[in-house]
Amino acid sequence: MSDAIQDFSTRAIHFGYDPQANQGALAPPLHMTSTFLFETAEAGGEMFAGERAGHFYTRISNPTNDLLEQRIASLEGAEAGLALASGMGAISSTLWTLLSPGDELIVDKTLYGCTFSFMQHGLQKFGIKITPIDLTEATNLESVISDRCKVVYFETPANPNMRLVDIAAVSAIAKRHAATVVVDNTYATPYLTRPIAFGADIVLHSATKYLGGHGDLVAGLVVGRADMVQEIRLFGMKDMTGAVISPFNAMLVLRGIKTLALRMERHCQSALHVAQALEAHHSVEKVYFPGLESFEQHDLARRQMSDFGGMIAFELSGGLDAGRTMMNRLNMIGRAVSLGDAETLIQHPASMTHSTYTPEERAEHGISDGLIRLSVGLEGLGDILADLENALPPRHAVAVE
Ligand code: 7XF
Repeated sequence: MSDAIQDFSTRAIHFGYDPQANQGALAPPLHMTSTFLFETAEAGGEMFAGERAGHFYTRISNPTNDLLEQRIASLEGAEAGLALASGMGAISSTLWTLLSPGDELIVDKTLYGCTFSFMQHGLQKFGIKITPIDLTEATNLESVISDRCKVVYFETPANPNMRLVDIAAVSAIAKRHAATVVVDNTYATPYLTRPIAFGADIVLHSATKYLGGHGDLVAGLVVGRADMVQEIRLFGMKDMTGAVISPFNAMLVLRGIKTLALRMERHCQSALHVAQALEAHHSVEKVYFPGLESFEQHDLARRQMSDFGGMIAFELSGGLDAGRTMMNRLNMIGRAVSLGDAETLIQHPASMTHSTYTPEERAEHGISDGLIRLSVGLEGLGDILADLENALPPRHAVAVE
């Protein structure tokens, strides 16, 4: 089926699968097997030598995983894809493939906590130089990049403070220095932003989030040029991390992706209303949501995202204490990390997802102690708003004493 003439949802549902070639099964079969029989001893040797196509061991490839890989590549507009055990498995397999001791990795100041820790506290131990800079100004890259830099890495929107990076501007500068641009597209998903169209080389995901969409799995994905993805598969994943996805989880991600467009539309619609309500609330000091006029990078959001996503960060006037009190007063909204699920979830980055940073590192990297992160779910908007309103300090609370 032709990729070019079909829209996003159609590809999310049909791409790469022919029911007639699978006994008419509407849902793709789950190939829950670790190994595959060789027709002859010679055929096995040829597969290992890369001279014959086919699956031979699930740490390298599997038909269910393969379908997910084709589908995410199609949705991201990439040549090839790779499915892994987790987002961290995708990140570590990719960077251990692309980097060698002595290389430099330039990253945006704000990263998900374990990504930051993997780089700053992990890769650095192996002789890789990590240089965090403010990539919200692309020109900052121009002033620090040298030919030693092999990879430029960022999230947009960034977890947890929603900073955006101009993918086209950063990619253009990186390209002049032959650096590979890697974008973590977990927050936006390919439904809102396709970084490869803006010049990025590799896009990766925690598929645990919006792509899976139901909070019932942990998974990661990588897409990019076929030769790069093959190297990540055969070296980073196969030999270095072994971060292989279970075919069962690949099947769940495939199922999640079928409804990605529908779910994202609802996440985006509800999050905009919630962000506006928070901004209008007397006890809220600041709201970070790309769809708000007050958002510093609202223009970039309009250029780079087809809608503004389901994630919001905000600070209450009473800081961390007020935030904790509010979180404890919620009834329906769940106090939990992770994001992109049907359920609305709330968490405190400084003590949870970003506790891998030291307090000094958090201050340096723009993650304030009072920041609260909200993943707006798919429940009725009225119920989400009512739960928040009920938990936020009432107007008279200040006067009483
Ligand atoms: O290995 P995972 O599937 O959990 O993915 C790691 C990961 C990678 N990139 C981004 C932007 C992420 O947000 C994550 C995981 N973040 C969760 C969170 O922020 O709630 C993890 C819970 S501690």
